[in-house]
Amino acid sequence: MNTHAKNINIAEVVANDIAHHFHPFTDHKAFHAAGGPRVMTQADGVWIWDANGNKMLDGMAGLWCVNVGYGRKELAEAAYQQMLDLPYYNTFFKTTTVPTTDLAAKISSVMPKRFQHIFFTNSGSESNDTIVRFVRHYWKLKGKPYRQHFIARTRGYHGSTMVAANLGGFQGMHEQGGTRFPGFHHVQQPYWYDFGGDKTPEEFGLEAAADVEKKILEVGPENVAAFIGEPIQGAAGVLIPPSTYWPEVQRICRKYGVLLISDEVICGFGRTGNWWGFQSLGFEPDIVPMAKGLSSGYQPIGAVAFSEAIIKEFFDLGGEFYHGMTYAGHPVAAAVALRNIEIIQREKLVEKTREIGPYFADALASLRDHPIVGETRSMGLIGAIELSSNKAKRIRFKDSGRVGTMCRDHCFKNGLIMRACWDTMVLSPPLVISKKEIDELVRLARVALDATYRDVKAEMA
Ligand code: PXG
Repeated sequence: MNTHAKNINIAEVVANDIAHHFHPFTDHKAFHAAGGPRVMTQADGVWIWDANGNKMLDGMAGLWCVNVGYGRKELAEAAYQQMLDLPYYNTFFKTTTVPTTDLAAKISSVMPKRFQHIFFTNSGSESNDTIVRFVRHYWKLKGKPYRQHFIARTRGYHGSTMVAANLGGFQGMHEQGGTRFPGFHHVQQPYWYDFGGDKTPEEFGLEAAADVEKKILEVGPENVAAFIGEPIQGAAGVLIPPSTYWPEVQRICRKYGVLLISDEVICGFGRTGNWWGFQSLGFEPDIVPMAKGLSSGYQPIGAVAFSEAIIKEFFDLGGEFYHGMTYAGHPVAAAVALRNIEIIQREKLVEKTREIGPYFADALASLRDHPIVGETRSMGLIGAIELSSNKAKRIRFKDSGRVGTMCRDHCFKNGLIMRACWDTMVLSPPLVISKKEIDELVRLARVALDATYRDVKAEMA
């Protein structure tokens, strides 16, 4: 494998990258000190190779997105054919292209019946920006212009654009670039491991949901436009809320007429063992942003699904919605996304994920005997391993994120890509992963955990 790398002058790529490439979410001083980037060149199934020929099991499906796995020729062919037929046309001003409309119908067909209208974007961030503009305008059209405030969660991740970063609850992001607009509020995350104390997860789930009601009352129910949350918080460390949480959040939102938004950018398209995370977590949103698994990352594309009740009112009351991106519903991205959903259906990847979920959960649970593993948890094929200095008391290592980074680096060295969210190791492998590959993933994880434990002990000695 890795035939590509033979023709690549790696030293030149690295030098050019250091000289010219300004990377996202990267500390450039540390990046340069480390000698520049790892260059990825080729991938197949759940495996990825770098330019030096190192083979790694991609436990993150890229960035939570390559659901159908790497190396799908038919997705390349779909793009190629569409480029030959019609490489671009827009969807503004009463026009469309065939794959764009087909994709809107296809997405609707894999959602509950009340979702029949799809707005296209190019990313998850744009989907969430679109929602904020839409929702604020919707309430204005309905004669409730004060309903402008959004409630979200601490360490929720909704993207990086100005508005998406406001929706998100990452302090570090809020402190950069003026992303503290009025009208965005954050409540507690339903994270039992860190905040549940002596309560049962179910008790804690209700308590975390009550925080949503508290915030609605604080802001004034007449001012609250919507509540947004990921069914399972991904970038925060795969926080799977207790079963009591989402149904209670839904009850509270309905009580105060607050719209409910399920950010499905990570959880959508099978990740949790159902098409949508809200189906696995037991609630019914009004609006659904999506991206990532929509094209399995083979093309940049995002979308927003609106329930018919809302969209009908919007169409009836409103004139033109002054919003849209040049590449919204791009025909090549749409053709690829369409074929990607066909693959998910043909290969029954949603059902397969539901079936293999317990195997994945058991495999992760086999790591619980490890001295620095405090908890493992998963749903479908998204999971986490909590690193802990005192398992019984759920105590963290000091300097949050330091030991997690050590573990992540050991993973890379040993052929596994597993991300660290502070000291929570997270996993989201391609949905095509086999039982044998899950065994290998867990074997590699243990190797990295052992090496991390050795480092930690050496520090204490
Ligand atoms: N919503 C959720 C739930 C996400 O996870 C976005 C929106 C934004 O999507 P775009 O396509 O604009 O990136 C995301 C993206 C990480 C990481 O390190 C996670 C994301 C993006 C980048 C890094 O876990 N999620």
